[in-house]
Amino acid sequence: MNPDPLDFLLADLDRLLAEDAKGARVARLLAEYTQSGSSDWKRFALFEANYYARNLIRRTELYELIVLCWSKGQRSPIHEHAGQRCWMGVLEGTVRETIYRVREDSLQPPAVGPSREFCAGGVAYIVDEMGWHRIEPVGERPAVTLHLYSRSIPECRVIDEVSGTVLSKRMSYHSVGGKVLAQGVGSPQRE
Ligand code: CSS
Ligand code: FE2
Repeated sequence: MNPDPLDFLLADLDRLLAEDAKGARVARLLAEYTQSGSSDWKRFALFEANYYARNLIRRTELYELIVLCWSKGQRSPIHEHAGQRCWMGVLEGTVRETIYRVREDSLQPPAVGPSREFCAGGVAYIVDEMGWHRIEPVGERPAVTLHLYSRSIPECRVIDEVSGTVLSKRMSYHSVGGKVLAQGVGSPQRE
């Protein structure tokens, strides 16, 4: 059987991240994949009813590649990235990224920064020095995004929507390798 475009992407990521490649090369690779029209990501694009779904494609020592599925109203909490690099390529739909300045030593609410929309084929990049952010789908249509973290992010800090305080959240998966995990095992972080 011929390799799928996703297999090529994974092989390139294994190589590039082992070389500690510059972020721009990684972003280009993700852009090429998201703009290729390939649909081999679809078997990982599994939605959840109540929360955006995190679906793991592959996690290695160097990176984690996940497909996130966003239905209308399913937005991420305001969060950081635990010191790791985060690239987000849009596979389907449109998402909005809003940047926040979080003052961890005060009870002040986070200051709202710039906001950008990314449609299919677009690639965003963030590290903690750039701020925290929130991702949400735009309009009525669901969105699907491809996230690359280097290294993986098992836990990160989020702003609790109710109390407004900073909490540490364990990140979990809705599915791994295209298979939905038993409920409670892989349910994604809750706000
Ligand atoms: N960091 C969030 C998605 S927005 S980059 C997560 O992995 O759930
Ligand atoms: Fe994020």
